[in-house]
Amino acid sequence: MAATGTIKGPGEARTYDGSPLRIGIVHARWNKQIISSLLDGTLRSLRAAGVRDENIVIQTVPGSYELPYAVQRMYLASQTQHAATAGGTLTSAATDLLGSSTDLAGLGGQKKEESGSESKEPFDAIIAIGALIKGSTMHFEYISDAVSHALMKVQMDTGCAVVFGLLTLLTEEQGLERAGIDGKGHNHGEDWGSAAVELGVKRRGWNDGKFIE
Ligand code: RBF
Repeated sequence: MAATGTIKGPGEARTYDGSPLRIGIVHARWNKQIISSLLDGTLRSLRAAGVRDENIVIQTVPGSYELPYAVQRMYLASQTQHAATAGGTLTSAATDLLGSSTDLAGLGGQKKEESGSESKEPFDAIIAIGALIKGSTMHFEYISDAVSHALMKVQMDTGCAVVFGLLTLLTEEQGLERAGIDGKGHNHGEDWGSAAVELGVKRRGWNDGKFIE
């Protein structure tokens, strides 16, 4: 799935079992054609790794600027769901994690999914997808910088793995290439799905004191 014949890129594809995972996706609605292809690529690789459709939650936001906040709130929402199914024990702790390094997923302990039922576990990873295209003002630079930093911050603050699916493009053409549209380039969404599964599986291992490679 990864681009071949070049030095750049994530290297040989690795296989991890995504079947127990719950994955969130949030995407911006700006630059629809690019986003829709990236979303398709992401879903393709999540499904190929065994992630079940009912365990993928997709949300949209107007633009890329809204992505970090949405990621943070989605993670909290998944913790709230988990707390409700676990008898409400975590409800008060899950009210607001901003500025905290607590990972409540680890505290609750993750249970094995019963096959056929929709997971209410906290997300194992959230993928944030957006496409920023440079215009003639400084807008692009400010948003790219702010969103990149905030996505990193939210993953460090919450402990939920956040996949950086933000394309910062100098031209529309670059967007078509990176979304694999019209046979051009490689669909980066596929790599984002794989990264989410790998981090999700490793995170479960780390939460249990195990190092999965
Ligand atoms: N959002 C994107 O996801 N990609 C863009 O290329 C993009 N360009 C924008 C250009 C301008 C001039 C403005 C005002 C907004 C743009 N946005 C873009 C939307 C932005 O991320 C956000 O949704 C809005 O600023 C509302 O907070």
